[in-house]
Amino acid sequence: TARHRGSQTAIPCLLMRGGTSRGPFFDERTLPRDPAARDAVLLAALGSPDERQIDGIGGAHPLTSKVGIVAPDARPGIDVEWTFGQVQPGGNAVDVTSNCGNMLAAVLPFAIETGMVVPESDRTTARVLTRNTGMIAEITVRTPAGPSGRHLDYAGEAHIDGVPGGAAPIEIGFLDTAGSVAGSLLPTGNVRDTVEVDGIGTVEVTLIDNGQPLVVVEAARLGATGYESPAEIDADDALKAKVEALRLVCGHRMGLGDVADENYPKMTLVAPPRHGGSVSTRSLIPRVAHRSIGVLAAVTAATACVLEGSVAHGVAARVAGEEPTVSVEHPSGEFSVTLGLDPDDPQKVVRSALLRTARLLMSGDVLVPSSLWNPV
Ligand code: NQM
Repeated sequence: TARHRGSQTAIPCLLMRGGTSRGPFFDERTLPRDPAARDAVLLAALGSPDERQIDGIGGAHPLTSKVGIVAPDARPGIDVEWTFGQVQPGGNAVDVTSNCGNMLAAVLPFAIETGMVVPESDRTTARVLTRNTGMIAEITVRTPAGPSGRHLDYAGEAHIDGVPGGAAPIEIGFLDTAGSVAGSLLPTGNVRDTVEVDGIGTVEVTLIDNGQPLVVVEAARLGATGYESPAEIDADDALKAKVEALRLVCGHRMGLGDVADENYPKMTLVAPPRHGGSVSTRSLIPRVAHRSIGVLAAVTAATACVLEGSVAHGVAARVAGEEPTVSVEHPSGEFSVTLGLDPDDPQKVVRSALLRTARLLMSGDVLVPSSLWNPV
């Protein structure tokens, strides 16, 4: 539990890498129950709203300005549940609207580290509920027996692009991810829409949500190649202005209202593959370039690739079969997503599977001023 330490409050915390993201994870019981008080504590822990997050442990980028709040009391049929919080470094809010499949990879490791889940064999599988959108994932980690009982193995040969070296594989399977935030897979009912954007004109887009609401647009239509580095995108104010103008129009089209202050929809610029994969992507999340691609963004982009008539389908290499593996190229490599298609309707994606890794980086307390929270 949280306790006083001089003029500050110390809150037990594990700092974890989940996939290509990183952030502090908390046991929900150690945080304030009141949502406003909780958010103030989380913002202070990360150091927001300072862009540099210099007075906190956030990494001054959306990918390293995330939190996981894990709950020990899960409902029947669920082993662990958690809430994902996204903080934009310069922002003053903890957004709990959308999913993060990268941070998700660290949830079962956190639950095992803290004793919420007790491993009973060499592989431990748990059903994890992401409360943000009600998404359920089946996750398997390695838990070999050692001299002092079973432990979670972080070491291994699994490699994911965007993370140096190898680590133990974490297998993630999703069912029913469609419409996580936008309500349905294709919120406009179309695989392709035409939108009018001031200063850009007519733009063809695919508005889709298979776990992450995305606007899929051909990079070339915005004057980009789709092969830029994240730094090049971040430095290109003209491109970013076009992407944001398009995003605001598409937010309305997707039924999401005014998304000016929201973290969704994310933007996916697509181009033909260049490295033997299925499609090239450049992601903005939503105003800063992603170093690779989000997990559910990759699932959603992969889904767009198999939907005939979509903008992604138009530039992607052909993917075939009932369980196609779509290789989504991104700035630091590729992300393979295996899709399960409905045998009666190959335009319907019913499940997805992918590989991540995670690691416990630090274990201790995070400290916030007691003026923000004074636990009794
Ligand atoms: O799409 C970044 C990430 C993500 C989200 C973002 C993610 C997902 O890479 O499931 O993982 O889109 O903001 O961590």
